[in-house]
Amino acid sequence: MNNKVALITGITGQDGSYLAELLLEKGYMVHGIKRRASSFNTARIDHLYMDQHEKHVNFKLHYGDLTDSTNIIRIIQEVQPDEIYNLGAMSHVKVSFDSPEYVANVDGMGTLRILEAVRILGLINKTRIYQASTSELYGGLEENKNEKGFYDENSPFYPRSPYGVAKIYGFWITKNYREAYGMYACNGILFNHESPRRGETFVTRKITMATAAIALGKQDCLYLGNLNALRDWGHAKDYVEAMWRILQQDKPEDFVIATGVTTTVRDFVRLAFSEVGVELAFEGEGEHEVAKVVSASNPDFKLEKGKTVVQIDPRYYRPTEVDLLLGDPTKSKTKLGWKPQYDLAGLVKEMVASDVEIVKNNYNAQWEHMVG
Ligand code: NDP
Ligand code: GDR
Repeated sequence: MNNKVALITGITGQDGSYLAELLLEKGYMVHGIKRRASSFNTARIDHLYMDQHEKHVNFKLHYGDLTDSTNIIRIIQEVQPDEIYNLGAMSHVKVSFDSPEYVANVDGMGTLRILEAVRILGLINKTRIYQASTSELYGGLEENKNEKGFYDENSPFYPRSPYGVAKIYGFWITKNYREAYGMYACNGILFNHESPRRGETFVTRKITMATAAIALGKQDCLYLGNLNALRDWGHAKDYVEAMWRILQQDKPEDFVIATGVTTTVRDFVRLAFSEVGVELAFEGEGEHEVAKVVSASNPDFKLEKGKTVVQIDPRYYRPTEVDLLLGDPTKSKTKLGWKPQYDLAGLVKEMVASDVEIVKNNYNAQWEHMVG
């Protein structure tokens, strides 16, 4: 054990689960905040939790919620963390248009509650804070890219969703508390990162789940929204390593974490289907675009040539869209010594392989009808 204590909000989410694993490996005592839910919501961390009586005695969950200051203050007082990773959020951009006030409360005010709790408890000189900021702050505006065509730490922000607007409050209040009170509080401006643990309603996981289900004959067609959107996709495992590094510097600073490569949703679909030996051709435009099977070379997956496997459903369009995201990781590479281990091909391979196993063993037909 290294005697350091970490507190993770959002520990039951994709990033929280990988970060908990990383910090446990490094010998931290890890505390996590988990929301009370009417059904189990700890699938991503059950392997850590169940180990509690054997290997990882240094792992503890606390019931809590970022909307409840009293709860946040009490947990931080009890835990006395050296590091807080504020990953808890309503993190779905499209859903944020349906619940804008809630997202402001959790993603915006929730960040303030963490910072204030540390200040009220007199932990300013002890506790370092990582804030999960996002490339959604940039909004994808062409004119705001740097001279190389990327978004970096100096690019202006222009959020395009209630989620982005809430997160911009989180970004600035973190920076303000750093400047006003000398707190070690940093923003990681992370571009999209995915994994086999990604929530099923984000586009990459939706695609890899459907690829597996269609290939195995359990789903007919995948319905998507904007296929032209471009995203800089990395692997969540690489990105939690960057979060940790951000809190180990001599001086608190904000960092962009990205791969520096951008890909359309359409090409992500192509890559996913190629993992099950299927070549696709896209035809038609806008709402009428479809993808059909050109060839299927893997005998394990029986798909007829000419079958339509992707269609557009306009309900997945967003009222305002972020067309393009592409991050410049120069500063994080130079100052943090951070370098991603995965490329997009490796990420897609891992996600499709994992979903093929899930669909074979544990398919739930409801997944096809999930909105997101
Ligand atoms: P997830 O949606 O997988 O996880 C979000 C976590 O926040 C879950 O543990 C969720 O709990 C918890 N949560 C939601 N609402 C509350 C609340 N009111 N109080 C306390 N906890 C709450 O997100 P990711 O792991 O993908 O992302 C982690 C963070 O990083 C988020 O803040 C996200 O906005 C941000 N981010 C993510 C990026 C990505 O590409 N993944 C990129 C940039 C930033 P429950 O399990 O109960 O729902
Ligand atoms: P994003 O991720 O909005 O970038 O936010 P998401 O995977 O939801 O969308 C990426 C792009 O794909 C387009 N798209 C679809 N998206 C979804 N969810 N479902 C569809 O059917 C679909 N069809 C096309 C979207 O329009 C969009 O352009 C993620 C979240 O993790 C945020 O919390 C995080 O801050 C940002 O990444 C960086």
